Amino acid sequence: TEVAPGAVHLPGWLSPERQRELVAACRAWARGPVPMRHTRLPGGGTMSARTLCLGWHWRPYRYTRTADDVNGARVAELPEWLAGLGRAAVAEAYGEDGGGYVPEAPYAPDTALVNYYGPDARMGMHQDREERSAAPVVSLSLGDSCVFRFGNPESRGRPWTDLELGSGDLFVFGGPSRLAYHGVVRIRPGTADPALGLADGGRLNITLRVTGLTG
Ligand code: MD3
Ligand code: FE
Repeated sequence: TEVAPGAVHLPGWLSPERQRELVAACRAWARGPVPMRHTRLPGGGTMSARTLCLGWHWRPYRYTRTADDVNGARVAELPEWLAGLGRAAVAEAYGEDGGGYVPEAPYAPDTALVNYYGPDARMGMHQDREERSAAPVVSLSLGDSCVFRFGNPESRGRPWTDLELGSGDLFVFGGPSRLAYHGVVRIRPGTADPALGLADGGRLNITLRVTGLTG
């Protein structure tokens, strides 16, 4: 369903097998070279979700190739199969005709951010504006459900819409929704299927992005 222009939610888009594969892949990526970390914010705070980066390393508020805020290592490559999954996601969300958002070139994400939420983690309302590209952001959810707050591009405040994101859900944010404020209000602990392989429960979210950066 189209939640707002360019914001398309496809519940249960990932098959259970695909979800298990993605959870296993996240566990492997978390073993290095750059581990998941609670991102430190310039104001002194620390994010309650933990983040792992592929392709480009995200720090508030820019992308780098080395994890100078963690262990200095060069960030791992974004696997081509994951970029391909992003391509399929955009095609499916917008339809073969592009749904009015016909890109100039095939969707080619160069970065994935993997966020892990324990039972008490959340993410405040923010915009994703470090990317030098208007290409959509693809979001894949795994594990516990959450309440996702989708706002507007003007301010962190209302109007917003609260939506449940469950395991396997695809969300694509492009066009006029690309700069909308958004956040994670709460996790619903214990709602994940134990067969997914998230040993301690929790929620994973993978976002695919085009940074528009080179080097
Ligand atoms: C709307 N992640 O990593 S996913 C983030 O569930 C982030 O981990 C949340 O916000 C999470 O930056 C929300 C949904 C999402 C992701 C990116 C967006 C919504 C977006 C970019 C633009 C507009
Ligand atoms: Fe975001």
